[in-house]
Amino acid sequence: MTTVIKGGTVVTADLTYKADVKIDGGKIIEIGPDLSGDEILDASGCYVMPGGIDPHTHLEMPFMGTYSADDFASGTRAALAGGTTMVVDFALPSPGQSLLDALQMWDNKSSQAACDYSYHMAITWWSEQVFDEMKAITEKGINTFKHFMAYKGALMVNDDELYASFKRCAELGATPLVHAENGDVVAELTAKLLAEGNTGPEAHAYSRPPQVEGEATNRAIMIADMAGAPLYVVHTSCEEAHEAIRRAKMQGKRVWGEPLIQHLVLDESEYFNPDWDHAARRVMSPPFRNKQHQDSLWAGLASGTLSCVATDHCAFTTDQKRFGVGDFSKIPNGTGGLEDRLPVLWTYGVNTGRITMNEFVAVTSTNIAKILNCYPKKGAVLVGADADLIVMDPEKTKTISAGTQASAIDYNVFEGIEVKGLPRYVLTRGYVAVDNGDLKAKEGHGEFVAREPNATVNKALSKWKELTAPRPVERTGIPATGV
Ligand code: DUC
Ligand code: ZN
Ligand code: ZN
Ligand code: ZN
Repeated sequence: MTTVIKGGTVVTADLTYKADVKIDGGKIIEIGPDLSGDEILDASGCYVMPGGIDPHTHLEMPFMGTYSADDFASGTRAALAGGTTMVVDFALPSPGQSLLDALQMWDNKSSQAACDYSYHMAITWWSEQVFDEMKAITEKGINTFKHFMAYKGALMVNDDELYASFKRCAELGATPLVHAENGDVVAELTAKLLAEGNTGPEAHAYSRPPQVEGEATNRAIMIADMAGAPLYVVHTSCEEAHEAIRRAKMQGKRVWGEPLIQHLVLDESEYFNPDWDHAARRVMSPPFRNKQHQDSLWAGLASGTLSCVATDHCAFTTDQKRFGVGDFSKIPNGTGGLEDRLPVLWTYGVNTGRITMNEFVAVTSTNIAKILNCYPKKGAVLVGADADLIVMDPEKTKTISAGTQASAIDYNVFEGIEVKGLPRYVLTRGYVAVDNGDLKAKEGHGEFVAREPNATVNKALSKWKELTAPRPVERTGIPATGV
């Protein structure tokens, strides 16, 4: 059976043009005028775009004494409802655990997924076993490894471990990712704030100022450079981190930054809301920043110094957030956004003129597929690509509300925001998961997307190696030593 998306305007990362899109067997088979097929989806007045890819989610993740509340079933339903057709989740070994065991755990959970998915593998400890298993992980189609520079005593890895793992990534053609915050300083500031009686959620923001992110981002960039690896910096939230990424790019380094939709739109004033639950529900790391940082992130998306918009979807219920009453450091860190990323970015980015429609497609889909090495299977409207598509109606509006969301939690950090620009249809490998606005996500439809190592990406780094390669000097007249 063939399906034709008819009468729409195709919008890709580089082109905007009128065409129909024909689908068979889950793939795009033809793009052009006046196509016919067995099933017709009316796209008049709409934009036909590659489905969103969220490169950063935490579904059913064990974290801070609990599990994030959205699993692969509810998380991918939420994704599809908002036009996201692929998620990349973090497989997280506990320190000491085999990477392959952690991968098996994630494979068990992801069988519920309604859209396609892939994984990043986290490096939470270091040993010869980890070194060896990294190769086995790349052979299973995972070419990205995540490192936490914060969460001291739990997930954090130190600089020697970062350097060793980045070197291993370089050898394997894999890309390291970093959560860049200086975990030692965060731990010091947290202890000081608590000792002084600052126990509320607003202290979470004080414990993680932009400097801890800027410092760690710089450090990770330099370590990646010495290791000969590219670097993907997750949840870039502030000018200090953006500046480090800009500088690296100007030096010809392959470094990418990923702002979150939450940081682009929500600011630190949320933590000063007198309602404890309101503030705690917004506790995540890095925390929300002020308007100047937001302007910096928007400028980065427009100029291309920042590459992707993600969510870090890591949703906790209000009851879970209340673990931290009396001690902000026990509030599970994380916010949701899977369903809202695209409509909110369209509303605040495209409708305001901050970014173009083509830039929107680039930062929500195409750039991500290219960096993570699954383009053009994903992230493209091209013959042969997977039919992961959104038919986006730019006139459709709604008010975001927890009452109507697919996520399993009881609130939404974007509650009350009016969005304009919503999916009429969402297709996941040809299956119509949003049908004229109705969500028909099919649990278990999602497939794993294998991503090959990237043979070329590691090679164009700085001249550090050349400049610092040891050059033995032949010396004469060596003075006698000793007494
Ligand atoms: N930050 C969060 O807020 N949650 C999950 C992990 C992280 O780094
Ligand atoms: Zn068919
Ligand atoms: Zn993180
Ligand atoms: Zn994260």
